[in-house]
Amino acid sequence: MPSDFQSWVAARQSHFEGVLRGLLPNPEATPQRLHAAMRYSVLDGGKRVRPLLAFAAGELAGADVVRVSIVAAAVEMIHAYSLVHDDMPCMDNDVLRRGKPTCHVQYDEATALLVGDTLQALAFQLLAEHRLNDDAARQLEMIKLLAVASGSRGMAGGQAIDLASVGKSLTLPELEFMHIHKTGALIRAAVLLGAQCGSVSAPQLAQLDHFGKLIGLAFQVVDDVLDCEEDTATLGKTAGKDANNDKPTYVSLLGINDARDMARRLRREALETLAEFGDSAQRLRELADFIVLRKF
Ligand code: GRG
Repeated sequence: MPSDFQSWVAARQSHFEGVLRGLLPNPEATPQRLHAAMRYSVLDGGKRVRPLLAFAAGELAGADVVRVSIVAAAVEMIHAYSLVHDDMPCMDNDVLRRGKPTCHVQYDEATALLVGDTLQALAFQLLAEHRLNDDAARQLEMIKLLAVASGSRGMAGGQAIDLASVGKSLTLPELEFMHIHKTGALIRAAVLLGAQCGSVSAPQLAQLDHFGKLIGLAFQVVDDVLDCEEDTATLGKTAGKDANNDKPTYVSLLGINDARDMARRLRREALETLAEFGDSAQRLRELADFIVLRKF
């Protein structure tokens, strides 16, 4: 990672942690246990890839950082809710997330369910109560964008397909369809929401949409590779889980070398979509590299 990019990431991550601390409910307020569990599940963990993408897209679009911070927080809250629910016994049944006990292990299952519910509600409350764009109609479109990306035609739908595919052999297009929804939809939304806090033309937004889709898929292909190659301590979550759970992945379908090649090809295509943005897309390019070259 270039040191300039590293400093940019560190500055955004530290700023964002403060934003989240301020937006999450006070743990002293009733119901204290639920509020503490919400904070436990969101704060002090994760790479913050989606918020970083929102900040980079916002910079490209000349957006106000206060506005981008709100959409980044909303996306991260949806992401954190999905991890809490995904880890529960009724889904992936895992005990480790972001190097800590999962929410239902640290608290209990009912609390984990409520943490997911309330983080999702809070995400939309934030988008509704803060000014994100001077054009109110555009702001409504942004709220709808996150709703669609999170719902049955987005992340939750992808998760349903994932749960139904255990023990089955999917074709490559079927696997791609699942991941474009389960993982890709929220990553794409992060890019588009960050950009829409500023000003971008319709053709530019279409280019960024394309970038978001490609990099969202690349993220998942790399996730599959890391699940096989890295250990639990490095990942901060249980390694080798997909193979153990008999889930189809890019590695099980293509083999590790072709999966790596696929991630590199998706990165190349993603970078091509940014060609016309010049220097303003530098952070997005660096994030594309980070997503493909990361080790955790
Ligand atoms: C429960 C509705 C619902 C959806 C769950 C995202 C998801 C869908 C499940 C998470 C399980 C999983 C391993 C998904 C694949 C890729 C992914 C989203 C990994 C986790 O994201 P990172 O690596 O995590 O950005 P951090 O902790 O860095 O934020």
